[in-house]
Amino acid sequence: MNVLFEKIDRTVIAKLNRPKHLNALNSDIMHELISGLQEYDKQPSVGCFIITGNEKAFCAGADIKEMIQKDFSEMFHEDYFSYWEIFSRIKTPIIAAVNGYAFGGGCELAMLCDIIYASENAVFGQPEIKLGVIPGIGGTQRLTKLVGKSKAMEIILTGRNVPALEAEKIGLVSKVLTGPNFMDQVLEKAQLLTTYSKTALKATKETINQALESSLKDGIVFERKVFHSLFHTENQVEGMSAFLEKRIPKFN
Ligand code: DAK
Repeated sequence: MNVLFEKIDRTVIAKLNRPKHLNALNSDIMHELISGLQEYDKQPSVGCFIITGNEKAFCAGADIKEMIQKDFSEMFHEDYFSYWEIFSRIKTPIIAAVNGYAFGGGCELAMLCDIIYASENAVFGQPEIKLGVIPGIGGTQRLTKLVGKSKAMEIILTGRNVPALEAEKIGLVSKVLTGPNFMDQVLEKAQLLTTYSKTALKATKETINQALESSLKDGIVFERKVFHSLFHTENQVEGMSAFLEKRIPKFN
């Protein structure tokens, strides 16, 4: 199996499992990852995903051995991008837990997630320029939106490594988690999310993502509609009642 799924309480951990190839993304690993996430996304008992790799590599990018065999026609006709469109339709929040290398498609996979936690030894980069190509899973677009044009240009045009602390400073990484037991720390953060209303979590994810797609005015209209719609949910009544009754809410 190229991806190992483990459910701990309401969190599902998807561990990329091609260690000899530094978790490079070939068709099999992408298919297993995305179909697994899709299945779990439908389950009411799942409140958060963590995608991770191992201590050496989160993911060293698309599998160059697989890619080199393809010509323009195959690249054009095979619907490679469809995997990532499905990924971006997953409604449950996804945390990337990045240890080691996150290069090329691996950095782009992390950026497709909703929160990126990195260990101190994580290293990010878009080295495609060294292969004679450019990022192909949204790297030129998402990195630019996260860190701005100047930084994105410098990182992608040079193909250099971006260490974890710099990645945090420029806004690529949500937070670097220092100290031992990196995965325990990430799990604790994921489990906090799973205590909240699942509807509110999904609505938050959808609304923040909308900010990347629309004008401020349209985004605020969208936010207001979503906010109003949450007054149809039991969890809104529960959350507000629990506050007034000075108790911990029990969300479904
Ligand atoms: N693909 C295939 N194999 C890889 C790999 C990769 N990306 N990265 C590493 N490996 C393999 C190595 O070939 C080696 O295999 P053996 O020689 O042992 O058989 C093994 O993993 C261990 O790697 P190293 O020996 O190189 O390990 P080191 O510690 O010395 O170096 C490294 C680690 C991460 C610095 C180095 O492996 C490296 O630079 N790797 C390549 C990183 C890279 O260039 N990534 C970007 C790939 S391009 C698209 C979809 C996807 C994409 C684009 C378009 N469409 C849908 C259109 C994405 C493109 C990319 O990601």
